[in-house]
Amino acid sequence: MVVVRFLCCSIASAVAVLIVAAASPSADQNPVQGVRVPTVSVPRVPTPGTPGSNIDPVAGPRAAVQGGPRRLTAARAEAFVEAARRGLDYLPGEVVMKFRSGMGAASMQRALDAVSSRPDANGLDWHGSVALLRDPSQPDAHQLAAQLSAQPEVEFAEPNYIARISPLEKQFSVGGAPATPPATPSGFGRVKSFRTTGTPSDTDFGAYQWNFNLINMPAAWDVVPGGSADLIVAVVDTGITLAAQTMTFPLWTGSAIQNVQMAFAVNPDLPAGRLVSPRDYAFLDPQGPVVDMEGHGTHVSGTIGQATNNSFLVAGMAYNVKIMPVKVCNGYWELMIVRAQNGQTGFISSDSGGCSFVDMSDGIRYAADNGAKVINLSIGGPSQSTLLRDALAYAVSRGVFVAISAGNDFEDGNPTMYPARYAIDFEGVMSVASLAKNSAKAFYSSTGSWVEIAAPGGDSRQGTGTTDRGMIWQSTVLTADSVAGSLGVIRPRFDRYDKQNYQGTSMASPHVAGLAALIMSQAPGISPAAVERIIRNTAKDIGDPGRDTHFGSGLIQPRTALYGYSVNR
Ligand SMILES: [Ca+2]
Ligand SMILES: [Ca+2]
Ligand SMILES: [Ca+2]
Repeated sequence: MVVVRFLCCSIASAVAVLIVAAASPSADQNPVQGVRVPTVSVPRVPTPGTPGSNIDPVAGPRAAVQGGPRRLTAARAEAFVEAARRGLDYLPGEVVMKFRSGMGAASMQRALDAVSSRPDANGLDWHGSVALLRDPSQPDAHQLAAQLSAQPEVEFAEPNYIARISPLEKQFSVGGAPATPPATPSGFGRVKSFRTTGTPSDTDFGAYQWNFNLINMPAAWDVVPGGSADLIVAVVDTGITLAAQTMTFPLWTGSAIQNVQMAFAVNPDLPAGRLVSPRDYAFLDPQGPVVDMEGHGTHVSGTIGQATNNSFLVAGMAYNVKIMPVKVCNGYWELMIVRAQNGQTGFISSDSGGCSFVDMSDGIRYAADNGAKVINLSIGGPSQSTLLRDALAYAVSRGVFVAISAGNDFEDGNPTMYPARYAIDFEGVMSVASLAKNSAKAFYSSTGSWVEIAAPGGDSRQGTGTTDRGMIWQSTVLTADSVAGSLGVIRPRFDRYDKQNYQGTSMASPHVAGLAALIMSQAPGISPAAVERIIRNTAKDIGDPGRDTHFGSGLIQPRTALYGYSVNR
């Protein structure tokens, strides 16, 4: 089965881990070894109408929804579910195509007539210069793409690929109440002039964030303390919640579709004032609130820019910069909501969901057009995509540096991963491999000639036995608050945060994005190509001598990269 992996983990992964812990491992589940998975009590849905219930019975399955999903259509949701069920790396019936320049409507229609359903050119869904064709009569998108590619009017056509949220790399944190921020944070608010003199004040920095000590961030912060508040880093991912509100969505709760109130809150260790220009390409209205119902995007954003020196939880690398939440990925809950909205009952596979390449392309271009100077893509899969390659070229042409996770598929056939593979084609785009706490390659980290650089990403099999478990800890929504699927019907909530431990190249990539943000803060106007050269030329060679397929040029050295640039400019 072709499995599109990349991100790191998911609600789904939490369930997968739980299932593995509770039963014998199945052939295609990969239990994380060396880490005891604690039992998690799953909150049950209260009986409708009982005191304190957040569920109201509804008259019919098509209940009105407050702020209901508009981006994620019922057809798209079903395509995601079907793709997960059949192990497809694309959305059935969806093809993205680009016509050659100068093609008028008649030429476009002539090309479309090559498809047996003879779709109407007026029905194409345009995304900039490319068009999305939905053809329910031909679910095999490879077949559709091949037919269209053969037409002289068509520059390229390819399935609307998906990168699926991968199980494997999320662990539950130890239970307990979520942390609450101190009433009077120390240090925060004067970070612009704050000089690190060793360990930041964040209470869990010392015990949990081995990754920042491995790359000597305290010394790097002495050179560039947290970067510039003018600099924007886009996190193109599952989103980051900006809404501090309760939203009502329909949901199948095991016996009926009910309106369920779901609480959202902003990450207390990455306040809303640090989040700019949010955009949702995957779930709600583009202009509507962005929410992270998965946790991945929030975790990634923490490594880049967690509030730091605020005597609270954990730290991040470029803790002054702004973060742009661009949601291009849906998980289990988004799909369940849209299915319920469409009157569909029952549960879906807990690993349903992912990020369509069309949404990713839109998100990358949006970030580049709206002021981001760095984009982090902790996303990938084994499917070649001209669409995504073009989006990367566009970002670099706009002066944007892009960090991409190399992939977590080393033990799954180690396929070439995309868009990471395209990083070697661009100075200014870097593919990032993952290191364990002991500086060895993380067991999952994909390898290849296209791997360019390495950063800490966590590894539960190496560096266990201590508090940090060898994992990467950042503040994100509590995983146990939204465990998906058949283990129990729950009312998910997304308003409680604490440090959570993940592992994956998804966690390594934001270390490089964070470093790029610090370099670009230090040298406004520097080109993405120059940023790549600095990061590459200051890396510490590890593994086989010289550049190698495991680590590329080696482990990032933020202090050297920043200090060296200061001297030379
Ligand atoms: Ca903090
Ligand atoms: Ca490159
Ligand atoms: Ca080497």
